[in-house]
This record gives sequence, C-alpha cells and structure tokens, in this order.
Amino acid sequence: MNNLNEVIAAFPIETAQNGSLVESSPYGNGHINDTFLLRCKTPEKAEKKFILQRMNHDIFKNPPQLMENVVHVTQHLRKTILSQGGDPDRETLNVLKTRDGADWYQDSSQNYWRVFPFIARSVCLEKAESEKDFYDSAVAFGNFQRQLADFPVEILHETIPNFHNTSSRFQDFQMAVAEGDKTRAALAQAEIAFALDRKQETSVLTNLLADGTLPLRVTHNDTKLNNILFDADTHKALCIIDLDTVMPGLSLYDFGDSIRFGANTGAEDETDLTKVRLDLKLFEAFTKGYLEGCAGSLTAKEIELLPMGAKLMTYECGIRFLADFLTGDHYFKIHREQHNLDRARTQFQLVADMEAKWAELTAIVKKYENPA
Ligand code: ADP
Ligand code: GN1
Ligand code: MG
Repeated sequence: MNNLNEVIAAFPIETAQNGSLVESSPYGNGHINDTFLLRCKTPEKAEKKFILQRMNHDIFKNPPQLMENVVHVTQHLRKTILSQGGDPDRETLNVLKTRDGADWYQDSSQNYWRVFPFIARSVCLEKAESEKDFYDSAVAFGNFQRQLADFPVEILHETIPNFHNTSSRFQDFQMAVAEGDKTRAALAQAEIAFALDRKQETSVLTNLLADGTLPLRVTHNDTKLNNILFDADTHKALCIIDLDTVMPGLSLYDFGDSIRFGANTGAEDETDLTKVRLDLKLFEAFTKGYLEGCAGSLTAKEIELLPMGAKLMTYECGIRFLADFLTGDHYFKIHREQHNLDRARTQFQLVADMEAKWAELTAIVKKYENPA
C-alpha cells in the first residue's frame, strides 16, 4: 500500500523510545480489515511491535464511531482489569493515539487507520491445540461479557445494524439468490436448498429477544478463536481482540460463534467435507468454560438455548458466505475461486452434524446447567 509511510508517520511509532521501523508486513487471517505488523528496533536493540489496521469502511460505515466504541470499551476493561489486579497492558487492547492526539488517522486517500501496541509474548490460534485451550477461551469470553455487564450500553454505536439478526440475514440471502449471478447459483443449488429449508428457524432467537424472554447484553459478536490472544508462556487465554462488533446482543451469539469456528474438526474453508464435524468434546469443554466464565449470570432460558445459539450462528455465517459468493465476493476477503462457497459448505455441513447430534448437545448443556 503506497501510503503506508504517510500513515506510520502520523503515529508515534518511530520515537526515541520505540526506535526505528525495521519492517511492516501484512499480518493475520482476518476476513475484514487490513492488518499490518510493524517491527521497530529500540536504541537498546530490543524489538517493539505494533499492529496497524486499515478499517474496512465499506463494511463499517462510520469508523470514527467505531473507534469511539473501541476506546470506551477498552477504557472500561482497563479499569476492571486493574481493580482485579490484572495487567491492563496485556489483558486488553489499548489504542495508540496519533501524534495529534486522535484515536485514528484518515489518510489522503480517505482510508481510516488505527494502531494497537502489539501484545508481547502472545500467540493467536486458528485451531485449539487442546480441549484446555478451548475451555480457556470460553472462560475468557464468558468473563469478557461479565466485565462489560456494567458498561453504559447507551453510549455504544451499532457499528453494523442487524449484525446477528438471522431473519434479516435470511432476507439478504434471499435477495442474493434472486439477484445474484446465475452461473454461481447453479453451482450452489444444493446449498441454497439447504438454507431455504431452514427458514422457519431463522427467527427463533430474534422472537425471544423481542418478547423479552432473552435479555439483551453487551456482547462481542465475533468470538472466533483467532479473536483471542493466548499467553505464549502459560498458554492461558490472555486478551480478547477484534472489538469492532462489540454491541448489544445475545449471549447466545458469543457462545454460538465460538462453537461454529472452534468446535469444527476442520477449518472454516476445508474443501474435504468428510473432515468437517462438530467435536463433542470441544463443545463440552466450551460449554463448561463459558458457563463458568459467565458465573451464574445467564438465565435458565439462555442456557437451554445454547445448542440453538451454536446452530443458528453457524447457519447464519453459512448464508452470509453463500450470499457473498452469489453476489460476487465483495464482503469477505477471498484467497481462491469459490472460497466463499467452500466456506458456506463447511458451515452447512456443521449445521447438519449439529442436527444429527442434537440429543447429545442438549445432554451436555444439561450436565453443566447448574454450576458446581
Ligand atoms: P480482523 O477484523 O480483520 O479479523 P483482527 O483485529 O482480528 O482483524 O486482527 C487480525 C489479527 O491480528 C488477529 O487475529 C491477531 O493475530 C493479530 N492482532 C490484532 N491485534 C493484536 C495485538 N494488539 N497484539 C497482537 N496481535 C494482534
Ligand atoms: C469476519 O473480522 P473477522 O475475520 O474476525 C466477520 C464475522 C464472521 C467471520 C467468519 C465484521 O470476522 O462476522 O463470523 O468473518 N466479521 C464481520 O470467519 O463481518
Ligand atoms: Mg479477527
């Protein structure tokens, strides 16, 4: 990117303390923002790293409001972490201000940028290396929700309206089928039929929210495993990242999206569908950890609906990938032909496997519904 130098110069990256920039390189596996790792060498020859991100303003229509959310949320987390005796420089993201004291920088091509100090000695996992990793991530996501329980929700902007409104996602999907590319639709006939067959279920959670059965909470809304950093030394879950979609939502969204990504025996874009199954051991580890992390704050109804949260979040992601495939891949970054179709197929395979294992999922949730 040509204007990277202009952007880097806007932030106090090269300073007497941080030293000089050695390298900037694309980083991570996010589907939305452009992320760069900046490596500096300090005068004492130590390494200092930063994460620089271009916010995707096609998707996030108002980056300044998004950054206001991120700043408010991280300040709140900082206070809570400090009061619990934790290390706020490692356990939450921190926004690095520009040299002018702003939380973001708009470059001469109208792109919006932000910088976070890199959380040192941390690792990001695409797949849990053990049940314990996944359990730890669940406790962390449950904790995260508790830490934000007293956050003044009225100051949060809705960065993407109807983000997890599955009925509204279904309408977008139907529109994509009607107006999308016909050659692509022919390739995805079986997947389109699979999605249409499940129309009735798309409004289950939104209806229960609307009639007051399920409580609205401040949730993360994008709880995939690679949105959490682990401590490289202890392998404990350390810091929840990717705060762009922290908004009012349902606990079931956070639970469900974690299961969708992390309890899949295959990768999100696996092409060999025989490798894609719901791992019951991982489902159990996450259920146990999430309920512990939420520490009694979930209602009986929320707990009962955890399997439905997992299924609907997986289904919803599937129709989002499929709609993007049908309409020309404008939303999720793709790295090969039919990448979004492959991703939709894994999601639907997982939904089908959850349906086949429904009795087991319900039994696992029952086992943990009353914390010891
Ligand atoms: P996207 O919205 O595109 O998914 P993320 O905010 O999740 O972007 O960042 C992409 C990747 O960058 C993460 O998966 C993680 O590996 C890394 N990352 C982001 N912020 C930090 C940070 N402060 N310290 C270390 N790594 C980070
Ligand atoms: C996107 O930003 P990233 O890669 O963490 C998407 C999520 C999807 C996910 C699928 C803002 O998450 O909603 O579940 O891809 N984020 C946004 O992997 O749309
Ligand atoms: Mg991410």
